[in-house]
Amino acid sequence: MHAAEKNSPPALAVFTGKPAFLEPLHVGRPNLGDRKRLYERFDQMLDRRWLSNNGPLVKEFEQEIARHVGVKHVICVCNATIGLEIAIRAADLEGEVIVPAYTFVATAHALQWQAITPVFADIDPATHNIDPARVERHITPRTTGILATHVWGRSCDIEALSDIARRRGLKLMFDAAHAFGCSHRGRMIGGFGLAEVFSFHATKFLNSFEGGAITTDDDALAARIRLMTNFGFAGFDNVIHIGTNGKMTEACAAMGLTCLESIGEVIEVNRRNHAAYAEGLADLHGVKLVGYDDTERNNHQYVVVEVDETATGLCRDALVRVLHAENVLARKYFWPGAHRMEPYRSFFPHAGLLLPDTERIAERVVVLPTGTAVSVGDVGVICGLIRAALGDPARVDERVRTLPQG
Ligand code: T4K
Repeated sequence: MHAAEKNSPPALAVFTGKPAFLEPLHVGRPNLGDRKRLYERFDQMLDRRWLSNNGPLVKEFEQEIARHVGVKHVICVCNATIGLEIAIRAADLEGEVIVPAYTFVATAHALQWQAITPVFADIDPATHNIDPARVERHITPRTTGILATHVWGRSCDIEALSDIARRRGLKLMFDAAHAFGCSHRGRMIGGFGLAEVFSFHATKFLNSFEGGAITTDDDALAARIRLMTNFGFAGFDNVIHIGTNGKMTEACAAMGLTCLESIGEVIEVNRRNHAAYAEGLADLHGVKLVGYDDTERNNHQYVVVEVDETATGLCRDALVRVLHAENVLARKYFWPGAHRMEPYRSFFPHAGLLLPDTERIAERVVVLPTGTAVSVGDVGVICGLIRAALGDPARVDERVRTLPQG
């Protein structure tokens, strides 16, 4: 951002009605990769007339993921939610499984969908990840596992969780939806616990339109997962296991392979944008940009900011409304927490009492746009808008209160 812009705050659209951006700036705008390569792959796929059911592009995508992650088995699936459901079932989880409430609701749904009770444990507010000390308190005779999310791609406390799982005889799995391309103590995420599940949804930094992958080093589990992903078929007309249809299509694998070829550039753009946000928001009292550990590999796909209302004088929700008026479609992930969504809020109406840090962080976090559709100039403008809003919080707050609920 130029010094001049810092000195003269922009007039905000909540007052003027004129947004800073003509087109909406999204969180999760897809990164696309090389179109020519994608069309070539589509042509080959159409020439082959092989569109699904473990085709050559899916096999290649699985090999490439295995190479990137350094894991023995990769099973591509149609999305991470189905991937979680399959991995959970293949691992024989039942009864109760401990999960964070500060995660996308799919983590809990993948359990509840198969009549397994998700038991919500609180997070460490410093990392936004499930707090191992609190996990231990929720273990009952019905607990069979822990399903932990590497939130924003920053790894959980894997050692502490593994230790609990070992001592208490629980199965440990990871929702690694955010964490492709990230490492933990120098080892790529994807190789920890019994299994991990990545998402390649359109909004993820590596996308296959829709898609995901289950990764594991366990031969028997991998074999079960592979069967379950394709109705339990072991060959023509030979069903040897309960299964579902979790298969990835060839078109999705074509997109995944193409995007995989450019993840280096995408990560570089994300890193650049994150640094620009860090500069643009520096010294802004009450605004904390969540950082990434530079000694690890990170995909930097989420720009996450915590807004402390007591310091800024403006709550997170008001700031989000200011940004939306500017066509900056910032998101409040993972507000209000999975425990406050259905069916969990009806099942456990008082769960929030045991989740104070989840509730506090969910009230504070705003996720800002990044990725290849967002330029450093855009980041400068967004930071200028945030500074302008927080420069006159009382007036902005009063104004936002008069606006119709959007
Ligand atoms: N576990 C975790 C921890 C997850 O975060 C997720 C997914 C999962 C499991 C499940 O993975 P999948 O089954 O999806 O593979 C979005 C994504 O849909 C979801 O995949 C993601 N997490 C979550 C964090 O974000 P919504 O409900 O916020 O999506 P939506 O439709 O509001 O889109 C987000 C923004 O992206 C919008 O501003 C529009 C923009 N967008 C979206 C799409 C699809 C585009 O610009 N182009 C597009 O093609 O959940």
